[in-house]
Amino acid sequence: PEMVKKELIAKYPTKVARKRSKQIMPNTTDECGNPTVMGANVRTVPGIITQRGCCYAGCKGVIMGPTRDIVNLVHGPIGCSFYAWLTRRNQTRPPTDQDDNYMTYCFSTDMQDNDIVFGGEKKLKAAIQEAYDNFKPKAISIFSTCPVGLIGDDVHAVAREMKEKLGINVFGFSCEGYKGVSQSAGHHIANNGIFTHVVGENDTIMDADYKINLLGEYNIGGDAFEIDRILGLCGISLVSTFSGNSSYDQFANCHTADLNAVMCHRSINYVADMLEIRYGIPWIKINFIGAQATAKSLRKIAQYFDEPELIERVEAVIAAELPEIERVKEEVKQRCEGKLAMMFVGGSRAHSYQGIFKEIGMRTISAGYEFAHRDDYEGRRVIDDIKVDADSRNIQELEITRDETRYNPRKTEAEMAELAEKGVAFKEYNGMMADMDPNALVIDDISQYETEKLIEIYKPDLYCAGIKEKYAVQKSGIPMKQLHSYDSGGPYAGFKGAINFYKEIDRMVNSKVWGYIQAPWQGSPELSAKYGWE
Ligand code: CFM
Ligand code: HCA
Repeated sequence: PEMVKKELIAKYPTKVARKRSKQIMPNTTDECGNPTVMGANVRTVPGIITQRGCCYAGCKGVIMGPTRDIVNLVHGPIGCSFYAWLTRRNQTRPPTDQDDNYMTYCFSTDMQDNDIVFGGEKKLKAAIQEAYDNFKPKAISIFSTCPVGLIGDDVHAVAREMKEKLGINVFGFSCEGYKGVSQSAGHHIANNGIFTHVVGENDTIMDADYKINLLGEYNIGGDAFEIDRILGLCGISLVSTFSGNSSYDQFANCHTADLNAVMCHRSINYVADMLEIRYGIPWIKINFIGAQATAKSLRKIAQYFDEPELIERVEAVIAAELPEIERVKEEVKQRCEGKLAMMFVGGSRAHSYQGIFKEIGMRTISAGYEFAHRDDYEGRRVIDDIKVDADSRNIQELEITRDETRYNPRKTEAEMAELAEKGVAFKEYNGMMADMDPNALVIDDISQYETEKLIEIYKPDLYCAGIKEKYAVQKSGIPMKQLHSYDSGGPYAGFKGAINFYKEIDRMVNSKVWGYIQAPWQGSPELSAKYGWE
């Protein structure tokens, strides 16, 4: 891997090579067994083709996108809204046809020259009024695009005024696209906004025995539906999901749950911390990708509640689901064993999918995130060591204190200690590197050039990433699976999802079709580009 690393950066100018070399690391450990320090959450080198998105994408698309009954109003030129309109396959299922679902709409103030020059606040107020008159929603949220920050429109003042006037919850996000180094900054802004303006607004207590929140599950391709199905069979009730298939009231009510289960660590771990500090709800890391991870996560939840009845029921559900999974897995494994996968995805899935590949005998030879932080690579123990710099400083952090009336530790200290003794790890995540083979190559914020080089060198059997990489990878003769949108497939979470995934990967890595393809530049070299310094 050291050789591969050298080759990946060989053609870069010295300064660029020095920067990139901190973000490309063979997976090794120090004398204490801790993984190598990964360069992460730093700004992309200008000129390198990154796969990252922007702050607005993280706030509006990722975190708030999957909530169906808040009118998500974009304050900005129409393109920002149009190109963020239903682009992320987050599904939703309102309880009845009568329930609000605004997800198919595209709300925007459509700023024009005039608004940029003279200010857009008036137009924003009018748009909020219009949305209210037409839909009478429970809440309206406002998303700031780049020009809003540049011209200084105060979306929060507008939100306060309209909240007062309309008597519904109206709140704004300062999620201008240029903030932070990636969409990760937008996750923080969205989550902190929901925590500040919505969480705790509804104190209704659900009548159920085992109440949890699922944090960091966005219902891509219906994943959350499959997880709901399994939790339902186990008798575990969801108070809220952040934010797949979610509604305003779920957020408002989430502080009444007794456990937070964190799926995507990157996008939401700080919300789990805030819910614990303010309300006394403990959190555990779970993963519903892969049959083994799903079973393990269910057992962890059952262990937390520590009721024999629940533990038995969870075991019965696992036992009922496993035979079919084993049957498909064994069949698929015969054809997939030993094949190589690579995955470069977001801030979570490059890790959470490695286990499911292992189940069918496939090895992850190289992986990385687009925008994760060091803790997602190396584990949470490094959080306190992460140095605050110009890049990380602009990620907003809230100061949270106990809610004087509603703080209620769900377990006593002694109970927590006893559970920890039994192996229930609270607030723990060891990151991606701990689960990867020694010397597998870990690459943060991979560039398009490095992607092509990596494929040339390793010739993997499967490459997993997003839409921006998809066609270039396929043209180089390698099957490409999107782990963001799942192409048009899914669900891949939970037990049924695992079966879907095994079959899909089998189909992809054992089809020879990509090997027959000639990329345009192979037939017509005049189409092939040259790098400037060649
Ligand atoms: Fe979390 Fe996500 Fe992801 Fe993410 Fe995303 Fe996504 Fe992703 Mo695309 S919240 S970090 S910002 S798991 S949209 S549902 S697929 S990059 S790996
Ligand atoms: C985003 C959303 C995205 C993009 C996926 C892709 C998603 O980053 O704004 O590049 O294919 O999952 O839809 O991550």
